[in-house]
Amino acid sequence: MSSTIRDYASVRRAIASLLKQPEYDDGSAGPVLVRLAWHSAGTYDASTDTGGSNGAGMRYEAEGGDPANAGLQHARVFLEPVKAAHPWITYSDLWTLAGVEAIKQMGGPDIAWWPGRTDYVDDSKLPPRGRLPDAALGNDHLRAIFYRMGFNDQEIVALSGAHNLGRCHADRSGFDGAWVNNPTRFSNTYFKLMLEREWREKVLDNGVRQYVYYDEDAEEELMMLPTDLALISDKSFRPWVEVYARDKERFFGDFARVFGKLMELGIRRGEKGEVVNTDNLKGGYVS
Ligand code: HIF
Repeated sequence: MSSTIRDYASVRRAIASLLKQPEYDDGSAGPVLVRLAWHSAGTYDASTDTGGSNGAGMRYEAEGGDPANAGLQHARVFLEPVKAAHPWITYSDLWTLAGVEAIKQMGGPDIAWWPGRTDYVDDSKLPPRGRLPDAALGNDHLRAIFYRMGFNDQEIVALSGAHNLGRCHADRSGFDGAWVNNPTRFSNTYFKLMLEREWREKVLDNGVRQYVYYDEDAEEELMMLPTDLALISDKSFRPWVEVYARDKERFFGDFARVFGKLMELGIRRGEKGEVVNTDNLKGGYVS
């Protein structure tokens, strides 16, 4: 039966074909799918081995209703037809694969991805809210959040290049605008602009503080979050911003590795690549 053949290439094609969304944002579902993938994984806490993409907990109010996840329902709705056409795939696999495939389709690197996550959720083990980063804060916060997941300073900077994609929405995060002119094309422009432009602080009507630069050629105001600019005021982060601004290939390679690592947080695999901790619990196994 075709429904039992796990044809991930078919899922990838279905994801690729839904990316074009003329009525939505910059005409693409890609960036919000990348954000969905990252937020599904970014709850991971290495010390307790909880959180991560296994379980797809964002389907439920406790996690999905976290204000940090505002707007990601759009991403989940975009993916529903793919799930309907491939009912055998778990949401946790679908969301992570969608992020990886969207990056590729937007001109980014190939990111290694493996299936096997389950949608098993143990309510008592859901990650508490507050595990995702707060963009209004600075370096100490960034380190606290990403060290908790097991990333180092270089990896934090490499990951941050994903803000080359998409935009902030005042009705979701309170921040407003895109980081680059062409936010549906993956590149290292974010790092270049961060170093080369003069960013000035702007307080939006809603009281939210961000950094802006008016691009005369594009006649558009671009933005940076406080956490973005924190990368160039830090002596350990900044050298990596400089490397990635001048060396796109290096950025693509490092980004692919580190985004792949993000998608695997909390997943333990056996010899054949099968997931052995299917219940999101420490060392647990549910068949
Ligand atoms: Fe984002 N991020 N992110 N982010 N993010 C937003 C949007 C996107 C942070 C805050 C925000 C990462 C890290 C961090 C994407 C991908 C990644 C928004 C705007 C905020 C506030 C949301 C909205 O209003 O719709 C912070 C504080 C982070 C810690 C550094 C990752 C590395 C950059 C891990 C990552 O991959 C993407 C893509 C978007 C665009 C979403 C869209 O709807 O267009």
